[in-house]
Amino acid sequence: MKIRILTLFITVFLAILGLPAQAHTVLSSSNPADNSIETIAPENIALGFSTEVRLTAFSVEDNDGKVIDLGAMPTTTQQEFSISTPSIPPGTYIVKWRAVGADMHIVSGEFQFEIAELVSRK
Ligand SMILES: [Cu+2]
Repeated sequence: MKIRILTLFITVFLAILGLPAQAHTVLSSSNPADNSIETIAPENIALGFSTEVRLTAFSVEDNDGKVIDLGAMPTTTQQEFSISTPSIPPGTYIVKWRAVGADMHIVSGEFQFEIAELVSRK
């Protein structure tokens, strides 16, 4: 009898351990996409997350590490963000972001895109 109860406890314990942990929030999409080559400078940068998040940091840097001036950051909890960007010249840009996910874990990442210099025809 004691062994049965012990077995039951162990079974329940293992079942609890086996429950899938709530997945961390991930960046599920961005526009421009990572490593994309744009022919026109984007007017805004869009981020789509797998859950609602609070964006706590967002920056865009050019190839020389110069930070591009952006407008005010959204302060509300959202799943999708669109941050307007000023007119930026051709080049490579790195977007860095940090957010607090639905499970209160801090997640962060970066991606880059390029604005191609269009070669004029002769
Ligand atoms: Cu998490």
